[in-house]
Amino acid sequence: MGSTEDLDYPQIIVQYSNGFLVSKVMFTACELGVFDLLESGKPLSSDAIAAHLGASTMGMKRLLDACVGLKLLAVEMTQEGALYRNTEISNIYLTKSSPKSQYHIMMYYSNTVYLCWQYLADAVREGRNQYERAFGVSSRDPFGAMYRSDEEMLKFMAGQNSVWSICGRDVLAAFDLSPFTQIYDLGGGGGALAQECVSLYPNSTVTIYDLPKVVQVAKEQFVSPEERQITFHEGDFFNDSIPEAELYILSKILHDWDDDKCRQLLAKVYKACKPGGGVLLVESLLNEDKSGPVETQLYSMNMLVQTEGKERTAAEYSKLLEAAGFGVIQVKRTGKLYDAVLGRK
Ligand code: ASE
Repeated sequence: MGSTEDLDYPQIIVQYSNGFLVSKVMFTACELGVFDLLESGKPLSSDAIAAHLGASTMGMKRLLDACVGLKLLAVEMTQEGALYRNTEISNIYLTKSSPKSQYHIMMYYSNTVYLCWQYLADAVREGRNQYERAFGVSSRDPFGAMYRSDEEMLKFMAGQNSVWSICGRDVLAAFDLSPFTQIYDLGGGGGALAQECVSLYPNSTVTIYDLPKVVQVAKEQFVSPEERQITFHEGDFFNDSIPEAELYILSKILHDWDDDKCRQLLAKVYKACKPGGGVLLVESLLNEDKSGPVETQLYSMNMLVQTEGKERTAAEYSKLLEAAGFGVIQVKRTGKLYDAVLGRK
């Protein structure tokens, strides 16, 4: 029956073993532009798709059929042969230009994260990230390594931005943030969460605080000067000062760092924060006994291979916030990938 308890045929083991094949088929179809080509809605033959995308007819046919099996494409048989089209979900999430496109995070997974995971066993043995093995760059400074070239930095920023198109609204609506009008998004990167924030809270202004080279790319590629509610501040939040504000958003920041660094950063944020203000942590929360959710457990493995951090439980984040001085800590699980924790000064 393929039940997970059937020990004669271990369906779950087969499925997990094939997991990386599934990912790579989806990533590759995205990378080659299959979903973009079919976005118009006109069904095409595999030969036409191969010709348009400069691929072999034999390789493309096989890729398209695998995508049909994964329900990322649909196929219909006609007199001229098989014609392929996007499914609804691929139109929304796998095309480059859709507002909810996950294309950029997939390219980051496929071309960067994937290479680090080659050394997962080394990461577990050594308890540290694998930039040296994967890319030949020092792993001392994880963001120096992640931003080892402008191209890598741009890929990371675009990738992180795509996540907010599917989770941004939920994490920002988890609490009523309308009393906070002066907001800093520390490590706000490409600015998609800031954009979501000013759209949800029209009276707020959000300052994206990030490294100078990140801010430069954000201004050039992601946030137009017409977006008046969004401003920028160039700095390194560990080494430079943090200006006063009512609310600080730390979205997927603490998960990059060990407890010591988190305490340092939160203490600085507490000092800068106006009385009555707060800090919003946006993170993927582990269950208290760390039994799940499995996505968060896997992300925590990724933090091991890529950063100095880990995913944490709500109680762990609460303790870090309390140690920095924050009180009345509230936790909201969204049921999606990222959750929200609010602390008040
Ligand atoms: C970070 C977030 C990510 C640092 C490195 C990262 C993501 C991928 N690499 O702050 C996004 C979350 N996805 C995973 C697999 O962890």
